[in-house]
Amino acid sequence: MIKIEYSLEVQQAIKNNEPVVALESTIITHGMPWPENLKTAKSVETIVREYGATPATIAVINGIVNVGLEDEALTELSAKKDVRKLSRADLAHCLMKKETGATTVAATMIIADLAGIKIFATGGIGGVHKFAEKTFDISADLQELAKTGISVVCAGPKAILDIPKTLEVLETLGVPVITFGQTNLPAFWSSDSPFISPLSLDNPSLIAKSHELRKELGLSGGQLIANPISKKDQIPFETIEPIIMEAVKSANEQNIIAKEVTPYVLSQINQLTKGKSLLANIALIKNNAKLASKIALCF
Ligand code: PSU
Ligand code: MN
Repeated sequence: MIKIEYSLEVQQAIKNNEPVVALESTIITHGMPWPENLKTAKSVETIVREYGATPATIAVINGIVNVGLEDEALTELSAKKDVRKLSRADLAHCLMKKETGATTVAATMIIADLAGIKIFATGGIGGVHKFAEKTFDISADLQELAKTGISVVCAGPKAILDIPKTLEVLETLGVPVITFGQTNLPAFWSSDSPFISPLSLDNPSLIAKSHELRKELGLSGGQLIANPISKKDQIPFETIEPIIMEAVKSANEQNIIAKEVTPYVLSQINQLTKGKSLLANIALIKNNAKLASKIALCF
């Protein structure tokens, strides 16, 4: 078995069989600028504690898998440049080289599963990118959802993705997409979208129950929970859509490819919205941490 370094509070929680919520680290190192990234990471952890669960931020530090970061390690990671962005393909390589890497949704799911954690809160997942018919850019997050049995709470597929194609792939892979409390799929910065969610539920305990039923059925893979950002914090779909198109166009013109695409497009959108998209991003992550904690308490 791989060596895992647990934070004190996560170690206690696991020992006492108490609810734990996994949190990813790529959002900290590649998804948000400093110092908002550190401030957000800390307040997300505080929210999870307020709602009665224990936060487990996951990252690889100097080749060691960490489940739960002590304050000092979180602060250091937030300010660090050149941190690797780890998905399924790069995890073992990072351990071997004893490097430091932030975990994407896919890698966080893999590690959460090793640690016996069932639920994970993030901002947005990776998916099928716009123009994927040309670029073949489809995030490894989708395959991971088909393989690893974690329920992932996000704010819906980011509208920098091709949302209908992302839904098609998730359906093909047998991943349930469950929107919380409404019938339309939310689209990250926007609480509503023109797309109907394949499934919806309005009670955290039912989300936990369906997670368990999938296990009992012997189905591999997790669930994707889409939690709409609140109306007061959102940027409406019609407002953000043209800005996204501009950012995606710029990524194409600059020949940005592979792992760089998502961080580049996010930072372009932040500039084009004069910081408004970052504020919405922060609000939606906190909102997801609340729902994930409520679900964690139902297991
Ligand atoms: N969505 C965000 N911010 C992020 C990410 C997604 O709003 O930082 C990160 C997540 O870690 C996700 C990853 O797993 O981007 C997907 O990257 P890619 O599209 O390269 O697979
Ligand atoms: Mn990609």
